[in-house]
Order: sequence, then structure tokens, then C-alpha cells
Amino acid sequence: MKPIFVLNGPNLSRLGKREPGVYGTATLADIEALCRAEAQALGHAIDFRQSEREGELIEWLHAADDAACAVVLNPAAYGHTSIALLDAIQSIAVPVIECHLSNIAAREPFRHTTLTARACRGAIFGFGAASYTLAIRAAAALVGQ
Ligand code: CA2
Repeated sequence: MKPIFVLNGPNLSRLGKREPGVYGTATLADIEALCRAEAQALGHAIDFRQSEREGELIEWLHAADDAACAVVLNPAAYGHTSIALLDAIQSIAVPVIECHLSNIAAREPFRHTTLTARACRGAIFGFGAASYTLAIRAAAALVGQ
């Protein structure tokens, strides 16, 4: 079975350092450990990555088409702005589930739109680190395990 790719966009490397009221106190390493445990319990492996660069995220999405069974994507702010990321998701057949830590619908108006979610199988947001574990469960259900 191919791994679930868990891809993280810009500034998520800064989690746990500032704005705990918005994003919680977990670091990205903490979230990776939660994802790994959740996936393992469901019989899956994960490949967990973070990049500050749009192009690198796009290259990882392309690679996921051959190398992953599903993708959990927190595009961070690129979800609100990046048609290139939208096109990358539309260019692959592997299912992509968008997730966000915060409830983007309850925040500033510029965060209410997600350009990328329209190409995803679904989106989960607002549950803190649990958004990721819920997205992993959704991915496992989609690929039939
Ligand atoms: O809620 C999420 O998961 C977001 O994707 C996080 C992004 C934000 O731009 C999206 O609107 C929602 C921000 C990534 C982390 O940015 C930090 C900012 C301050 C302190 C630590 C991280």
C-alpha cells in the first residue's frame, strides 16, 4: 500500500511559537506524530512534509499521483490565493483532502475562500490538530482501509 502524503504549506513550520489562541500549542512535529499514530492504527504509512515554497508543494502533488494512495493537504495561505496549486490538484487522480487547523469560515473575509478546496474530495477545518487526524481517517475511508 502506498503512503498517505501529508503536505503542509508556508509558515506551518512556525506552529507552537506564536498565536496559540488561533492555532493551538502543538508544533508541526507534534502534529506529525499524531498523524503517524492515526495512520498506523488504520494500517497506513504517511509521508509528512512541509514547504514554504509554492513550487515545491506543486512538485510534491505531482509526485503523489504515482507515489501516494491519497493526500492530506494543508495549503496554508496558498489555499486562499493559488490557482497554480488548484491546477496541480486538478492535474492528479489521487484523492486530495484539504485541512486547516483553524475555522477559516469564522476568520477574516480573505480566509473564507479556498481556491484549492474545489479540486479536493472534501475539506476539514476548525478542529485544531484533530483536523489532520480526521482528514487521515477520511483518506483511509476513501482508499478503502
Ligand atoms: O488554519 C490553518 O491551518 C491555516 O491553513 C493556517 C495558515 C493560514 O494562513 C490559513 O488561513 C489557515 C497559517 C499557517 C501558520 O501561520 C502561523 C502564524 C503565526 C504563528 C504560527 C503560525
